[in-house]
Amino acid sequence: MNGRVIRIIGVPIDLGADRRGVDMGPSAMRYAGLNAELLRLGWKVEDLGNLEVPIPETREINNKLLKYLEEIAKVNEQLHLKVAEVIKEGGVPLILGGDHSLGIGSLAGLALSGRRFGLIWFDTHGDYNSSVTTNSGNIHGMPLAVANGIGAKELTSIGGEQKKIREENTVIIGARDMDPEEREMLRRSKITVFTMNDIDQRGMKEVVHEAIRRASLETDGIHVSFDLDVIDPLEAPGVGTPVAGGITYREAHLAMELIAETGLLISMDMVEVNPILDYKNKTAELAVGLICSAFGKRIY
Ligand code: NNH
Ligand code: MN
Ligand code: MN
Ligand code: MN
Repeated sequence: MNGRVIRIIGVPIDLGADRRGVDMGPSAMRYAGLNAELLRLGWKVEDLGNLEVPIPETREINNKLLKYLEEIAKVNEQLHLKVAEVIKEGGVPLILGGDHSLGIGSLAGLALSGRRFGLIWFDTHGDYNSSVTTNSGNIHGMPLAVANGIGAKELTSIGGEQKKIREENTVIIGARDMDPEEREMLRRSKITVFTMNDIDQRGMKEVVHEAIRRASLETDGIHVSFDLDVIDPLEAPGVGTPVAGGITYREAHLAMELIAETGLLISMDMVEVNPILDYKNKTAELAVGLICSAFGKRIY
């Protein structure tokens, strides 16, 4: 179909979240048939395996407002180099989580590659906290802020001191749970936030079209970071932080199909699958289906 290569990078990290288990996400998605499905779509696929990530039992929390900061910084330091390398070689990085703290490394890697990219962030949450605004100290609630230059130096300096995203080209879709100060910070930015209310009122099609328009203004590609907790927990039970009132199975697929149609997708994160909380790998299977839709699978 297109001869390009998808390079899979597994990041079995759960240090960024309070609940254990998303470290098994990469295995669950591979077990659900990811690699074979992508091959079937005509992609070349090369699985680079998993990054080495410590488990929390071997570490201590030194800072309650930035839990496992040193470890998370180290993992993202590795990840950003891999992502940049894959892009420079003309490949498409597909990053499997793990918790969303890995967004720090994938965005830093994209920036390091020199590509001008827009970002569509599917999430229930804003992921725009810092140690100043967080209620949890969990770094998976911070990656978007870090990419925008806000937060601990150990994280914002990965891949260089500059901001890794352009606010005008950054869109969140599916938001329905934000911390009060996080919301204020986002309001003061030029990041576009489409909440569940926007999706209800305007429909997923229109919201995604507008997101694509914004993400592609003067950029040469779009990165999608997909947190599975954006989907309604009835359909995606295997996530660490389920919040009722999410997008449906079909809305999620439609969004990925519309993005695939643009031909602009240059890389993707699929994060926060928690097999411990899942029901017979249902959420991992959904994740694989969404990845396939994003990479060009058509119904007919
Ligand atoms: N906003 C909360 C926090 O910072 C929750 C973040 N949890 C997520 N983000 N799953 O995607 O702790
Ligand atoms: Mn997230
Ligand atoms: Mn999350
Ligand atoms: Mn989330």
